[in-house]
Amino acid sequence: MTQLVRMFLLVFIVAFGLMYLTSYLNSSAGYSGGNTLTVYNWGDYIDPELIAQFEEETGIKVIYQTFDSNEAMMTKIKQGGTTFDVAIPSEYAISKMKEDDLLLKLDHSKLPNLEHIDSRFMHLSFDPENAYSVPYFWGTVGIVFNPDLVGDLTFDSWDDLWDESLRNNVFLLDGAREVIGMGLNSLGYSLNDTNEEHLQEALAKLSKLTPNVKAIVGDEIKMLMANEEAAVGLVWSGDASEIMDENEALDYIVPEEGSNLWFDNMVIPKTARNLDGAHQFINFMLNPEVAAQNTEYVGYSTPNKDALAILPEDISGDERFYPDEELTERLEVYDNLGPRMLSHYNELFLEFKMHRK
Ligand code: SPD
Repeated sequence: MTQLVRMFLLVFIVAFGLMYLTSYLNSSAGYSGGNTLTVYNWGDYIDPELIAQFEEETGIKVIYQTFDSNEAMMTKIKQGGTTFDVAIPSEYAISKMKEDDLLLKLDHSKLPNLEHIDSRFMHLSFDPENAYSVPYFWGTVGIVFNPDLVGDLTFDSWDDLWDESLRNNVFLLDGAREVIGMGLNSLGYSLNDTNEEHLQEALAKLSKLTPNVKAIVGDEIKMLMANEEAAVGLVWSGDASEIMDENEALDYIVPEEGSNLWFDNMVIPKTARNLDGAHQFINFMLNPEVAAQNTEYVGYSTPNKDALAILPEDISGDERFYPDEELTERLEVYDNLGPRMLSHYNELFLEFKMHRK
């Protein structure tokens, strides 16, 4: 082989290798090159038109992926292998991700729209300086119900869910913290309780709910409730608001024993490759017009005070979804209970689900 042929072969092998590597990276889930951005969000949690608007304004192509629980999202980010530039976890998950060193610090100089966020939603205990996260949506956990189908039940108390008249007539959202937390709250315990006796008591009480439980479901709970497939659902407040948009007969309440107050914030995971794009996306979502459009589309409660000011009164003035301080003071935020206790909650939830079969 002549020197020239060897050179040619070498160049060919290197070029082919580079081409293969580039196409592998581009096709692997969540690859974010210079002009792409991978966003990892809950299902049904953004107006798709806003993604298109962001792409058009910035020239950045968004690769959008969804998850259905904080636990699934954390596992995927921890595994590595997938590049996510922006993710939207809830408060206790943010605290855990910080502990596990899975988050990058935000550059606030690139987030001027942060000034539109109501100070009530800043500096919360899971991220006191907002060094790693900024608000996206917030809400409560409660009961959506169809007054025409539940007789005299008012759902001021969680115990109403156990009423015999609701046989096979209750949907539960598929969340370990929400369902175990509801069991604990119904007994007067904190939804952050770690006392094993209390947890077993909650599980025993939940198992008595099984005759009433029609199904434990994800985002489809909205369609099922709006279509009156059951009379009652345990839901996140924003889902209730969307259900009630579809079917005005329904109502939403947070029982008096207390419930959960939650916050979903935007973060940049350690896996990020497009840091500048990630900041641009976060700042875009904080823009009041964008946040208002997003709020109208997904139905959840916005922490953006200037978005709230331009939203119609029937949204911004609805105390079921923008509860006053008296109600929010009765509510509890999930603590990061640590990896062992979080797994234990998941195991208890699985046990409850298995008991139903
Ligand atoms: N379909 C969007 C659901 C987002 C709900 N996030 C709530 C988190 C509560 N811990």
